[in-house]
Amino acid sequence: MIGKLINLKIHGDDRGSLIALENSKSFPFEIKRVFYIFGTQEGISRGNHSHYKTKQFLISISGSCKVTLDDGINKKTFNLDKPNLGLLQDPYIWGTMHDFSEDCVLMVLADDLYKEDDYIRDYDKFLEVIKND
Ligand code: T46
Repeated sequence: MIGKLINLKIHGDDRGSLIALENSKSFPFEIKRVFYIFGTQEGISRGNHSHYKTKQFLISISGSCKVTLDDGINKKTFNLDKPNLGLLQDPYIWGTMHDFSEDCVLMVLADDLYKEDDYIRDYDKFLEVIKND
């Protein structure tokens, strides 16, 4: 799958809004790691890699950014512009995050700990790996 948008339930009342993320309920995996990206400079893109095993769920909890996912054949660009919108990124999908607003905080939930050997950072290698998969 090249990416799936999931609308998250907002618990709102006259005090404001709240979103809760629960393992395997809000999205289909158990969280092992959370990281977030902020203060991204204008014109910069991040990501530009794929994972062998790690699944990710990306939410722009402040501001907005775009995420382009690529399965080696098709590309799709998603606009993450709401804190109640999450994007699932499967393994073997090349991901690029771009067009960050100045106030963007992109939070990423992952189903595994950080392991550099789970990354494919070279696009030609990515194409080779998915061809042989
Ligand atoms: C992704 C996008 C949205 C860690 O030590 N632990 C971590 O969990 C992560 C994600 C990174 N790092 C270290 C490794 C590098 O020295 O932080 C530094 C920057 O990581 P990277 O160049 O991978 O950052 P991005 O923004 O290009 O990519 C990251 C994630 O790696 C990636 O999975 O989808 O954010």
